[in-house]
Amino acid sequence: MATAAPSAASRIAVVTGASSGIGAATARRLAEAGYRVVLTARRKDRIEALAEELTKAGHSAVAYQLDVTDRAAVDEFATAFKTVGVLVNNAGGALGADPVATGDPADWRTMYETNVIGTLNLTQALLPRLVASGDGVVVVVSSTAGHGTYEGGAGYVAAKHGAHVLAETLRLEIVGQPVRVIEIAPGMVKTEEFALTRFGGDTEKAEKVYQGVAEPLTADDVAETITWAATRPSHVNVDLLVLRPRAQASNTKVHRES
Ligand code: 8X3
Repeated sequence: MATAAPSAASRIAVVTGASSGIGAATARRLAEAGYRVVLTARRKDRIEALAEELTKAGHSAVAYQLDVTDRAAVDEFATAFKTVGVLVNNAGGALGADPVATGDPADWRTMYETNVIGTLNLTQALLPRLVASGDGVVVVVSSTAGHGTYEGGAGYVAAKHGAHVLAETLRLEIVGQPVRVIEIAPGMVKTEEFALTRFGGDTEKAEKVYQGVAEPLTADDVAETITWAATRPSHVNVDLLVLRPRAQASNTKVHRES
């Protein structure tokens, strides 16, 4: 007989990179689904404001300033919990779009640190608590960049392939334990910061990414998908879900109207 997922009520959901974009939208969705949401990010003011907004709306949310690449801080953070129901590894991002011939090794290192080591840090630190919950869920927000390459993307693509491999390997290694490992791989998502960060604040370059694309995905489209996947009955593991806007057929094939 199918086992229903334990109710979200009083279960803790930790979201990294919750200060904006997909992370903030996911924190909102999980709070609405009844989780006690723990918002983490480096930018304290942003997560505190969102936690306050959610609390005022009758949800349960707290903010905890955290740099996912700081292992000592992550370990300290983990001690605050006996059990955790959901961990959403969302923190990460892209830096630069240079070809392999000229890409900055420092950017490559930073992308590996945030997208892969950050996910590793949180997952390792919280895994015992996810197991202790009796129905833990680890979500890795990778990217379509974790499943295929494109020109100018190698540093980010390499890091997101790393995140994908982490998810796939962890699922193999912990099978039999009460923890699901879900990978969500979004394609073109228009958020306030992703492209802007990638291009060092150059708004013109950032806008070009979405130019003529009728409807890129929104952060909330991804958040809704993450929340749906995490709230399936506990025997149902959504291994990998790729989502793109209709206008994007592949990493390199995008329909632009102008
Ligand atoms: C974002 C998708 O196409 O910019 O993760 O690499 S892409």
